[in-house]
Amino acid sequence: MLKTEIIEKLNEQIQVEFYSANLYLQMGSWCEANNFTGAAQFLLEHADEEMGHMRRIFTYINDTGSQAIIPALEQPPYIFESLLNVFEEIYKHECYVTSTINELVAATTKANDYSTLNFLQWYVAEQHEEEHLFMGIVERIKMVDGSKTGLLIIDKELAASAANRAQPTSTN
Ligand code: OFO
Repeated sequence: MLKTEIIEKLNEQIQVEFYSANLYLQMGSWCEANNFTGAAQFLLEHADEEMGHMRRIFTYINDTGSQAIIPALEQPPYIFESLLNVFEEIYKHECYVTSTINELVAATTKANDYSTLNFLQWYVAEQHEEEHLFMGIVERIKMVDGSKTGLLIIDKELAASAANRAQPTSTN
Protein backbone atom coordinates (compact mmCIF):
# COMPACT_ATOMS: atom_id res chain seq x y z
CA MET A 1 0.00 0.00 0.00
CA LEU A 2 1.35 3.42 -0.92
CA LYS A 3 1.66 6.29 1.56
CA THR A 4 -1.01 9.01 1.16
CA GLU A 5 1.47 11.70 0.13
CA ILE A 6 2.86 9.45 -2.62
CA ILE A 7 -0.64 8.61 -3.93
CA GLU A 8 -1.41 12.33 -4.04
CA LYS A 9 1.78 13.11 -5.92
CA LEU A 10 1.26 10.26 -8.40
CA ASN A 11 -2.28 11.51 -9.03
CA GLU A 12 -0.87 15.00 -9.64
CA GLN A 13 1.48 13.44 -12.20
CA ILE A 14 -1.51 11.82 -13.93
CA GLN A 15 -2.82 15.35 -14.40
CA VAL A 16 0.54 16.53 -15.83
CA GLU A 17 0.70 13.66 -18.35
CA PHE A 18 -2.96 14.10 -19.35
CA TYR A 19 -2.39 17.82 -19.89
CA SER A 20 0.71 17.04 -22.00
CA ALA A 21 -1.42 14.80 -24.22
CA ASN A 22 -4.03 17.55 -24.67
CA LEU A 23 -1.38 20.20 -25.27
CA TYR A 24 0.24 18.14 -28.04
CA LEU A 25 -3.16 17.29 -29.55
CA GLN A 26 -3.97 20.99 -29.64
CA MET A 27 -0.57 21.87 -31.12
CA GLY A 28 -1.09 19.12 -33.71
CA SER A 29 -4.37 20.76 -34.61
CA TRP A 30 -2.61 24.13 -35.06
CA CYS A 31 0.02 22.46 -37.29
CA GLU A 32 -2.69 20.81 -39.38
CA ALA A 33 -4.50 24.14 -39.80
CA ASN A 34 -1.22 25.78 -40.86
CA ASN A 35 -0.28 23.10 -43.40
CA PHE A 36 2.50 21.48 -41.37
CA THR A 37 1.03 18.02 -41.85
CA GLY A 38 4.24 16.16 -40.86
CA ALA A 39 4.52 18.12 -37.61
CA ALA A 40 0.81 17.45 -36.99
CA GLN A 41 1.33 13.71 -37.43
CA PHE A 42 4.36 13.83 -35.13
CA LEU A 43 2.46 15.71 -32.41
CA LEU A 44 -0.65 13.51 -32.60
CA GLU A 45 1.58 10.47 -32.23
CA HIS A 46 3.30 12.15 -29.31
CA ALA A 47 -0.06 12.92 -27.70
CA ASP A 48 -0.78 9.15 -27.79
CA GLU A 49 2.58 8.52 -26.09
CA GLU A 50 1.64 10.95 -23.32
CA MET A 51 -1.62 9.08 -22.79
CA GLY A 52 0.55 5.97 -22.42
CA HIS A 53 2.62 7.78 -19.75
CA MET A 54 -0.60 8.67 -17.93
CA ARG A 55 -1.88 5.08 -18.13
CA ARG A 56 1.33 3.64 -16.67
CA ILE A 57 0.84 5.73 -13.52
CA PHE A 58 -2.90 5.00 -13.46
CA THR A 59 -2.17 1.25 -13.54
CA TYR A 60 0.63 1.51 -10.96
CA ILE A 61 -1.61 3.31 -8.45
CA ASN A 62 -4.46 0.84 -8.91
CA ASP A 63 -2.11 -2.18 -8.78
CA THR A 64 -1.03 -1.10 -5.30
CA GLY A 65 -4.63 -1.12 -4.03
CA SER A 66 -5.09 2.65 -4.18
CA GLN A 67 -7.26 4.67 -6.55
CA ALA A 68 -6.12 6.69 -9.55
CA ILE A 69 -8.14 9.90 -9.87
CA ILE A 70 -8.97 11.42 -13.25
CA PRO A 71 -8.42 15.18 -12.97
CA ALA A 72 -10.15 18.25 -14.39
CA LEU A 73 -7.90 19.72 -17.05
CA GLU A 74 -7.02 23.26 -17.98
CA GLN A 75 -7.58 24.23 -21.63
CA PRO A 76 -4.27 24.24 -23.51
CA PRO A 77 -3.27 27.29 -25.61
CA TYR A 78 -4.29 27.09 -29.27
CA ILE A 79 -2.72 30.18 -30.84
CA PHE A 80 0.96 30.03 -31.80
CA GLU A 81 3.19 32.45 -33.70
CA SER A 82 5.07 29.88 -35.77
CA LEU A 83 6.31 26.28 -35.92
CA LEU A 84 9.36 27.42 -33.96
CA ASN A 85 7.10 28.85 -31.27
CA VAL A 86 5.22 25.50 -31.04
CA PHE A 87 8.41 23.49 -30.49
CA GLU A 88 9.94 26.04 -28.12
CA GLU A 89 6.80 25.78 -26.00
CA ILE A 90 7.01 21.98 -26.07
CA TYR A 91 10.64 22.06 -24.96
CA LYS A 92 9.70 24.40 -22.10
CA HIS A 93 6.80 22.14 -21.16
CA GLU A 94 9.00 19.02 -21.14
CA CYS A 95 11.50 20.77 -18.83
CA TYR A 96 8.55 21.44 -16.52
CA VAL A 97 7.52 17.74 -16.70
CA THR A 98 11.10 16.78 -15.79
CA SER A 99 10.88 19.01 -12.71
CA THR A 100 7.63 17.31 -11.61
CA ILE A 101 9.20 13.85 -12.06
CA ASN A 102 12.24 14.97 -10.07
CA GLU A 103 9.98 16.18 -7.25
CA LEU A 104 8.23 12.82 -7.24
CA VAL A 105 11.56 10.98 -7.08
CA ALA A 106 12.62 13.19 -4.17
CA ALA A 107 9.32 12.47 -2.35
CA THR A 108 9.73 8.69 -2.75
CA THR A 109 13.28 8.87 -1.44
CA LYS A 110 12.12 10.87 1.57
CA ALA A 111 9.29 8.37 2.20
CA ASN A 112 11.60 5.32 1.78
CA ASP A 113 9.23 4.14 -0.98
CA TYR A 114 11.70 2.11 -3.07
CA SER A 115 9.04 0.43 -5.19
CA THR A 116 7.76 3.77 -6.50
CA LEU A 117 11.31 5.04 -6.81
CA ASN A 118 12.06 2.06 -9.03
CA PHE A 119 8.83 2.59 -11.02
CA LEU A 120 9.84 6.22 -11.67
CA GLN A 121 13.20 5.34 -13.21
CA TRP A 122 11.44 4.79 -16.56
CA TYR A 123 10.14 8.40 -16.41
CA VAL A 124 13.56 9.78 -15.51
CA ALA A 125 15.05 8.14 -18.63
CA GLU A 126 12.07 9.16 -20.77
CA GLN A 127 12.40 12.82 -19.77
CA HIS A 128 16.07 12.80 -20.69
CA GLU A 129 15.13 11.42 -24.11
CA GLU A 130 12.29 13.89 -24.64
CA GLU A 131 14.26 16.99 -23.67
CA HIS A 132 17.00 15.89 -26.05
CA LEU A 133 14.47 15.19 -28.85
CA PHE A 134 12.67 18.54 -28.60
CA MET A 135 15.81 20.59 -28.09
CA GLY A 136 17.13 19.05 -31.33
CA ILE A 137 13.95 19.96 -33.25
CA VAL A 138 14.08 23.55 -31.94
CA GLU A 139 17.71 23.85 -33.04
CA ARG A 140 16.93 22.50 -36.54
CA ILE A 141 14.01 24.91 -36.99
CA LYS A 142 16.24 27.79 -35.89
CA MET A 143 18.88 26.73 -38.44
CA VAL A 144 16.52 27.22 -41.40
CA ASP A 145 15.80 30.77 -40.20
CA GLY A 146 12.21 30.94 -41.49
CA SER A 147 13.03 29.60 -45.01
CA LYS A 148 9.87 27.97 -46.46
CA THR A 149 11.90 25.24 -48.16
CA GLY A 150 13.74 24.54 -44.93
CA LEU A 151 10.49 24.33 -42.96
CA LEU A 152 9.02 21.93 -45.53
CA ILE A 153 12.07 19.67 -45.20
CA ILE A 154 11.71 19.68 -41.40
CA ASP A 155 8.00 18.95 -41.74
CA LYS A 156 8.86 15.91 -43.88
CA GLU A 157 11.45 14.76 -41.35
CA LEU A 158 8.85 15.01 -38.58
CA ALA A 159 6.43 12.88 -40.64
CA ALA A 160 9.13 10.22 -41.06
CA SER A 161 9.96 10.37 -37.36
CA ALA A 162 6.25 9.98 -36.46
CA ALA A 163 5.98 6.92 -38.72
CA ASN A 164 9.07 5.46 -37.04
CA ARG A 165 7.88 6.10 -33.51
CA ALA A 166 4.49 4.58 -34.29
CA GLN A 167 6.10 1.23 -35.25
CA PRO A 168 4.75 -1.65 -33.12
CA THR A 169 8.32 -2.36 -31.92
CA SER A 170 8.47 1.07 -30.25
CA THR A 171 8.86 0.89 -26.45
CA ASN A 172 6.92 4.14 -25.89
FE1 OFO B 1 6.56 14.09 -22.64
O1 OFO B 1 6.42 13.65 -20.84
FE2 OFO B 1 5.33 12.34 -20.35
O2 OFO B 1 6.43 11.80 -19.02
